[in-house]
Amino acid sequence: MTTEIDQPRPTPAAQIANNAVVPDDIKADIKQFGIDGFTGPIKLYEPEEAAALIREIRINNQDSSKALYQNSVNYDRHFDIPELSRHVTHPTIIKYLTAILGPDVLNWRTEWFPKFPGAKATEWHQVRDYSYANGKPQLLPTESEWNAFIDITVWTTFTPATRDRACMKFVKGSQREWIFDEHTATDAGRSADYDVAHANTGFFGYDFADFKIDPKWEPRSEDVVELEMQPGEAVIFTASCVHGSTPNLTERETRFAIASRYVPTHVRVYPGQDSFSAHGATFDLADYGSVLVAGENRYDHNRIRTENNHGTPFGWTQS
Ligand SMILES: O=C(O)CCC(=O)C(=O)O
Repeated sequence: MTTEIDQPRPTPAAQIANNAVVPDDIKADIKQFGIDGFTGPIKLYEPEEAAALIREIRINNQDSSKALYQNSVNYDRHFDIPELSRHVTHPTIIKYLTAILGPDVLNWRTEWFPKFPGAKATEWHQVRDYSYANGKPQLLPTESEWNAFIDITVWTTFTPATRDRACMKFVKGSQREWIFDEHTATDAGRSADYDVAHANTGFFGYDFADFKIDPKWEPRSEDVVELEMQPGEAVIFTASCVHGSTPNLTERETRFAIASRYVPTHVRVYPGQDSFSAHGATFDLADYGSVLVAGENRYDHNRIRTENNHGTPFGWTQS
């Protein structure tokens, strides 16, 4: 019997959802997103506000007693860091998400990405269902064809992200091609005893080059965009657009950015999994839930969390 999980390898993303509503003021951005696979920079916070937020986030990061997972990988800290609980519901983020994914949207993950002075570049990679982490799909759409956008990342920097300080980079239009196959079996970065602290690559020990379909693939220079951003700005992208980041060549300046990841409500998150492993860590999903950030959830595919681990409801109005 063929199960949903055994379904054929997904084809690359291509389309804005049929029921997406695109406000006039972001029409041009959404059009560009459809062509390039990313759009930005988009201002979410004033620079002073961003600086104040990252100060609080760093202070709250010291206490992980209410974090969802007791491991050193900063996944889903929106459950215990109040500034992140609020950030994932930022109205500007929601405006863009609903213009791409349609009205009903879940936040399924956040990741905290410090790039310390001297950090290596994050190599080119392309992700569709996040199976690169351990070989199992972490996302499974149940309604749209695989050629609709199902996964959007909003990457917000709270410090300057410049060419010499780990800015994001993209290969324009690459979401229409299948350049990396994240289903390829590779040991790099996947084994449970992987020494993340001493990993020799820019992304937790994963060597994304192992996933290249054509090992000789390199982007055409005219398609590469290195997107410099100011504190408080975000870039919105589909992870199936080939992306990475430049190295941090500075001696003292850390780059702090938060990636928040979203799906339409018809997508099953962590299908059939009670826990998963990634980056040499195990994530117990007992208390995990996705957060409904827009619209309605008309499915029973996913557990939904309405409050963070402090008992505060998710939402933009909370302080
Ligand atoms: O922050 C980075 O350097 C890379 C981020 C990234 O690849 C992602 O969020 O998917």
